[in-house]
Amino acid sequence: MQNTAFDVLSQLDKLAGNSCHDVLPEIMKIGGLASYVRSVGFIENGIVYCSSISGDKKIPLSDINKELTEVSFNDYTIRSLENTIGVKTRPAIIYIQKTKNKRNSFVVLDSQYLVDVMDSITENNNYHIAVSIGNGYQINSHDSSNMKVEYDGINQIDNELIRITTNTPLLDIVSYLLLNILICIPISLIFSYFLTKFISRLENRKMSLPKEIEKGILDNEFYVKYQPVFNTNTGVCTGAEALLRWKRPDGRNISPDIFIKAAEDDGKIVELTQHLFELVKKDVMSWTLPKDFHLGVNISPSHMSSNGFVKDILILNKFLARRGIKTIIEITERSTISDNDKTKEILIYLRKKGVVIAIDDFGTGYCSLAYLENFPVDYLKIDKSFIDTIETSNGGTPILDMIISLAKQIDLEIVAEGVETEYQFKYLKYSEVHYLQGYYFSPPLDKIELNSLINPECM
Ligand code: G
Ligand code: G
Ligand code: MN
Repeated sequence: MQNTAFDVLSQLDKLAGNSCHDVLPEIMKIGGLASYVRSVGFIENGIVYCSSISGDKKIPLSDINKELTEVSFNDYTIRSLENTIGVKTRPAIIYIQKTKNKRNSFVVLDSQYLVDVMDSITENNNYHIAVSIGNGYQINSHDSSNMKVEYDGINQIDNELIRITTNTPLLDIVSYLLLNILICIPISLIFSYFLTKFISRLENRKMSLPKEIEKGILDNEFYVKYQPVFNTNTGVCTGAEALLRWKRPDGRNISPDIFIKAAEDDGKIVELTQHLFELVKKDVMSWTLPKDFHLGVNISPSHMSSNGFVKDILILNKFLARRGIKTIIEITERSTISDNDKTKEILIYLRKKGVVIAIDDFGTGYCSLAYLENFPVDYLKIDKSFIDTIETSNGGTPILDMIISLAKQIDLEIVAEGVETEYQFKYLKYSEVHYLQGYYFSPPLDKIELNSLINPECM
């Protein structure tokens, strides 16, 4: 119905601006041929001056229907009417649209189409629908007395209010309720049962992650990637950080952020780190490395405070030292705080044995540099978040500058982590940060790629 109206209005728009005499035959054709159309025409200041019914005779719009008393209209107006001058017994709907010459065109549609649609909806049910458009007359489906307002909507096109009213007999409500109680409720109970099952299976999967880690170790699903660390001035790769990776048999890679945390939470981290050490030892056997190559391993706080920690590190260190490699343990700021004296003692001992100590992700924890001054530490790895500020702060990186300057004062070597751009590289070089790690130079590499990087002739 709406389509018919808009179709007619757009045909009328093309005729707007011509004299009524010239366009009248065309208007009468449109009014006569389109389905459900009672009349079409043009209005100016509340006067119909041209229409398919009254020709070029000027009649007030309110003659068509007494409710139509306005003189001016919005771009679009739609209103339901009780009747029109020509058909007194049936309601109608009038569409009024502004034309390009600032007057209005109109089309009056018979309500029969709408009534038919409403009747077909309500045919097999005992309820009734009524629609009122633009606060106009309420057009009813078959017998619809004692209506109650159910729904008010706004028509998207003309912003007019559309009010749809329904009336449902008590008997229908009872059968509706019975339908709910007998069918819908049991269905939702069954659905909830399966949902609960599904969630508990997910929970079980979560529960079994430590078990899967254990199985992954046995089935050799873990492997190691090595991210090179470069000397800022010479561009030479002087070391690498070992990063554990987990590839499941189905091909999925589990992020270390997930499995390291799970291993830490479930007491599996010591076992997993020992496994890492074994994998590293195997990889190292296939490399030809320059003297004094530094290899970093990440250590979790709980591993550090465990009994076997010193022994684990000494075994790795001995193995690597025999091949001319320096072992770096990357510990977090958190580990240096807990049980301070014991930690300090352990680190002093390991250092004596040639192990190099690095503080990882510096700046994200709770440590101050003043605190580290009394700690046996060799390297400070500045967290990527500070390196990111080089790009974003338009020149001012006061915290990073302060960390760099204080670290130098207490003789700590600095490694910048997560260097991604040339600009960051230049800034760090200018600030005399001696070691750099990040995607700008290299992502983590597999053992063959790392060997090729260090020995280009092997490529
Ligand atoms: O490896 P990225 O590539 O995604 O590592 C994510 C995080 O997991 C980093 O914080 C990294 O330090 C940590 N990580 C990676 N491998 C190990 C590991 O072998 N042991 C510990 N404790 N952390 C690791
Ligand atoms: O926390 P730790 O420093 O151990 O973690 C190293 C992590 O940083 C690894 O996940 C590694 O893949 C990631 N990494 C290394 N270089 C870059 C880099 O340039 N950009 C980003 N976004 N991550 C990096
Ligand atoms: Mn690290």
